[in-house]
Amino acid sequence: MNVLFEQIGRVIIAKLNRPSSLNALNSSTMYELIEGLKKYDTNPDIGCIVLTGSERVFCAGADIKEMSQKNFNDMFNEDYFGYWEVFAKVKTPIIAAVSGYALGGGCELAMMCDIIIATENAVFGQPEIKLGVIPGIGGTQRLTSLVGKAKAMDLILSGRNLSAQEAFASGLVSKIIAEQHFLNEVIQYAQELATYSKTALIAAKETINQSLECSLKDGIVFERRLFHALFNTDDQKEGMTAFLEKRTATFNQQKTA
Ligand code: DAK
Repeated sequence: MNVLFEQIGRVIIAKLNRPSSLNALNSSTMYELIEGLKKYDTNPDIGCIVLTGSERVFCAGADIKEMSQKNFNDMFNEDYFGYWEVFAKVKTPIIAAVSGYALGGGCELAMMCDIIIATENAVFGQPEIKLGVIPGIGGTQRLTSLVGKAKAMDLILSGRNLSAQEAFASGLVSKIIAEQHFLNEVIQYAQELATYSKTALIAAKETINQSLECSLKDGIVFERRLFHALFNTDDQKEGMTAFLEKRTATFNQQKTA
């Protein structure tokens, strides 16, 4: 299996598992990961997903062996890697837990997640220019919106690597955690998120992502409409009642009528 799935409480840990090729993304890994996540995405008992690799490597990018002999017709007719768009449609929050290399498609995969948490030894980069191509899973777009045009141009045109510290300072990484307790701390953080209303988490994720695709005016209307809609959920009643009763809210206990 190229991807291992494990459930801990309300969190799914998806672990890339192709050590011999440094977790490079071939087509079967892409399908395994996405089909697995689709199943958990609609499961009300799952509130958050952690995507990770090994200590040495998160993911060394698209599988160069699989791609090397393809020509334009193959890539175009297969819509090679077009299926990654389904990953971007997963509604449940996804945290990329990055240790070691996250290069090329690996960096793009991390950027398709909602939050990137890295170890101090993490190395990011879009080295495709060194292979005679460009990023092909959204890297030119997502990196630019995360770090700005000047930095994205520097990184993609030079193909140079980015340390965890530089990635953090650039806004690519949300936080850095020391290696020793890395995955445990990320899972603990994911468990905390997963205690909140899944409906509210999905609404928050969708609204933030919407901000990248529309005007401020349209984004504010979109936010307000979803905010209004959440008043039709049991979780909103529970959250506000619990606050007034000075107790901890218990979310995700939807009534099954
Ligand atoms: N693909 C396939 N195999 C890979 C690989 C990859 N991306 N990265 C590493 N490997 C394999 C190596 O070939 C080696 O295999 P063996 O020789 O043992 O059989 C094994 O993993 C160990 O790698 P190294 O011996 O190189 O290990 P090192 O520690 O010395 O170096 C490294 C680690 C991560 C710095 C190095 O492996 C490396 O530079 N890897 C390649 C990183 C890279 O260039 N990534 C970008 C790949 S291209 C698209 C358009 C473009 C793309 C996709 C779609 N469309 C338009 C749809 C391109 C995307 C990319 O990601």
